[in-house]
Amino acid sequence: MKRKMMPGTLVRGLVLVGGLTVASAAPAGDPVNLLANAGFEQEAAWTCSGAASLRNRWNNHDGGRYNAALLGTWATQGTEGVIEQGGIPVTAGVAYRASAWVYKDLGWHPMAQWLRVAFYDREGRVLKEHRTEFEVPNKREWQEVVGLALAPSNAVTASVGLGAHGISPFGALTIDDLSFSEVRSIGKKE
Ligand SMILES: [Ca+2]
Repeated sequence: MKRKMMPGTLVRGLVLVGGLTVASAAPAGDPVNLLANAGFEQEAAWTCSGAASLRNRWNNHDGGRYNAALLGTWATQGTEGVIEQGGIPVTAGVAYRASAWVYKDLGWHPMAQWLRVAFYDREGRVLKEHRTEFEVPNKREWQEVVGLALAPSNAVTASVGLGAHGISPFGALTIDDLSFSEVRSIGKKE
């Protein structure tokens, strides 16, 4: 039976470790990552605010040298922070998969943290926002956070962001190797 993709976030509050099965039936070739500078190796494409930082050299998921991070209040950059990339061209009616690899310090305990996808019309007005709040298990390893979102009619561009508020004093959430790509099929195709 074919599973219908509904608008909205299909993966809620989950951290999926080691990949996601919904995109596994995609046709030949990996889906194209629509993000620029997805691993923070250049100074480009991303904005950051508050307790976020874009160019650390702590830890990497992509084999490069740099990562982004959300920092505890030890960094004196406030109690909320966001990294974001906008202006990503999208096609109305197409589903997209956003993902980020995160590495949590044991002292990192924000009140909330989320992966956010928003779609915009030609005038830059927000049409739809998908926010996937997630928890990160206390494991000393990289974990993947995933959100799915359907581009509404009139969508022309999207933004992808990762943020937190109510940030705790200690630790950080290291972020690397994001992706945003079309979901060509979901469910298992026989
Ligand atoms: Ca990197």
